[in-house]
Amino acid sequence: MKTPKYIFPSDYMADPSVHVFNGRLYVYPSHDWDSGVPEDDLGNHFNMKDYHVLSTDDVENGEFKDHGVILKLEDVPWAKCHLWDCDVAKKGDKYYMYFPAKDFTHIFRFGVAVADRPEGPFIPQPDPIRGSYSIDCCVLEDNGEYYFYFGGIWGGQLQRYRNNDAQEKIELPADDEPALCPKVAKLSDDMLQFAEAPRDVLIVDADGKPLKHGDPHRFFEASWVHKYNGKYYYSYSTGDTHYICYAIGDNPYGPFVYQGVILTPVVGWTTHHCIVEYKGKWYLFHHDCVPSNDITWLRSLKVVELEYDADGHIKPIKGTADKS
Ligand code: FUB
Repeated sequence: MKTPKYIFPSDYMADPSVHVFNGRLYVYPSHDWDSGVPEDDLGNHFNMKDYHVLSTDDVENGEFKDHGVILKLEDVPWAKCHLWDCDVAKKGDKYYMYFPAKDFTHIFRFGVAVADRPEGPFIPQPDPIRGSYSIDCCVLEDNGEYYFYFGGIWGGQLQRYRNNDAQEKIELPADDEPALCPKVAKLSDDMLQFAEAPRDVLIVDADGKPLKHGDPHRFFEASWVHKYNGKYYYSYSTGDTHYICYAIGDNPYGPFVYQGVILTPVVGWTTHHCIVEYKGKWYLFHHDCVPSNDITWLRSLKVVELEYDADGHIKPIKGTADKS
């Protein structure tokens, strides 16, 4: 499958998180709609209010079935708005959905909702995860432990925190200072809380130096982690420079050594992805705004095969805005 394909043309969805549960592939996206909120640098126009799940057993030739709404804003007691990128993990016979939302003080927190089946319905916990902040989560299961990655700058509010504490003064680093790091925390045995204080996920260059804030390849949002040949691949969006990049590490906490670009810019401001193996092939799920004619808050889900070279490096893929 060398040509990217749109997987759900009948609605606008974005930020895919994809997992294989019980042999079937499930896509958990955010659900875009035209809410009328004007566009701004904080992403307030991404005013989403529910989630669906899609599934298939044939990525290349099959349909992606829409199982309908699995969680909606009005059912989450602490959440006011902005249901952004979510993820789902399975432990035992339960499915745990993690999602960010703004609370009634306009601060992003993460909630958890629990289901008996991957198709939901997911029942939300009454309160957000204690000590949670910012956006864009993904969960890696590794050797029976579950690692929760998160963070996003600008509208994702990560710049408001240092050492997990909210600051009086909200500041991004200067261009020659180390970039802000995404975060990772192991989840508790019951999957409902952090089991430890979130730690920095360090992305370093070949000399072991952290990428700087002014580097066009530094972290912005959209963490995803997968394993390939025993290594840990941490991938992310660079936001305002519009790349999906990746870095490789030896364990779930990192540090991760920067490797390169996976996906060059797509049509639309945001870029967001996930990487999954299914039936012996690797896929990059992502989104762009070609079908909506570049309305940046109406995004469409896509998939394309992802390939590695003999050294385990990911072969770069051209995005729809890349005319090179
Ligand atoms: O969908 C809202 C936000 O846009 C996501 O949280 C970001 O990753 C970006 O895709």
